[in-house]
Amino acid sequence: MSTVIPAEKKVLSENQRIANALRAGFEHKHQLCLNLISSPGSGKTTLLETTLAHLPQKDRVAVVTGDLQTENDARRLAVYGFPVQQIVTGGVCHLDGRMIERALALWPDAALDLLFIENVGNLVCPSSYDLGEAAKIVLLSVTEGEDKPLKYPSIFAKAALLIITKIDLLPYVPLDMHAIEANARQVNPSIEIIGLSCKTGQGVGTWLDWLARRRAAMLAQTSRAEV
Ligand SMILES: Nc1nc2c(ncn2[C@@H]2O[C@H](COP(=O)(O)OP(=O)(O)O)[C@@H](O)[C@H]2O)c(=O)[nH]1
Ligand SMILES: [Mg+2]
Repeated sequence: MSTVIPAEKKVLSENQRIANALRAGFEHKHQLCLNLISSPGSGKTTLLETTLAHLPQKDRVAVVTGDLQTENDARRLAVYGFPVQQIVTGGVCHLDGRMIERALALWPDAALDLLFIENVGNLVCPSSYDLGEAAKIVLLSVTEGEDKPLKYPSIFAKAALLIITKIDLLPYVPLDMHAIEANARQVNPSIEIIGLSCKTGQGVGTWLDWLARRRAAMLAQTSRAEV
């Protein structure tokens, strides 16, 4: 008697196989890969613009950015002088491992230390697709409401870091920052949380410090594994 495996499960297990290979490749090359996930408009591209503007040109950084349509984000990010690739999914609501594999194949000789993936704007679908990243980062802007970690728990449960964006708007929106933090920690007690504004720069230093710590930890971990 044959066992019927639902199509979605098959797709996810095939994706997991590719993601495991991607992760092994990133670790082997000491590359830190971070997967940024949020609703459309929470500020992923703006955070990447701010980040790239702060990173020295000698840093070996690249960005793969996904959207349903348009190359707008890649155009915005390319001006910072680092390699950028747009993946247009043509309606698919998330990036998957195969898309990342294909994108990286276009940079066969790139010696990278840091790879940012900006996922398709969606708080649900991207959380199911491992891309081999070292960490998922979820962004939530202050205009989205403090209940989102409870309504969309999957991504908050899987993310290492929650970035609460657009905190410059706090004077204008009725939002309880403590409630967002409490809701996120209810879903994921170990999630780290940073509030920031790319408009005023408040909190950006804390984010850059987090990034520097993760880069150092990745190097230490992969060097230890080689000893
Ligand atoms: N006030 C304010 N607006 C922001 C901030 N970050 C992003 N935005 C605005 O939010 C909108 C969506 O940002 P974008 O980075 O394109 O979001 P994405 O769809 O998640 O990539 C744009 O109009 C940005 O200018 C911020 O820190 N403060
Ligand atoms: Mg974007």
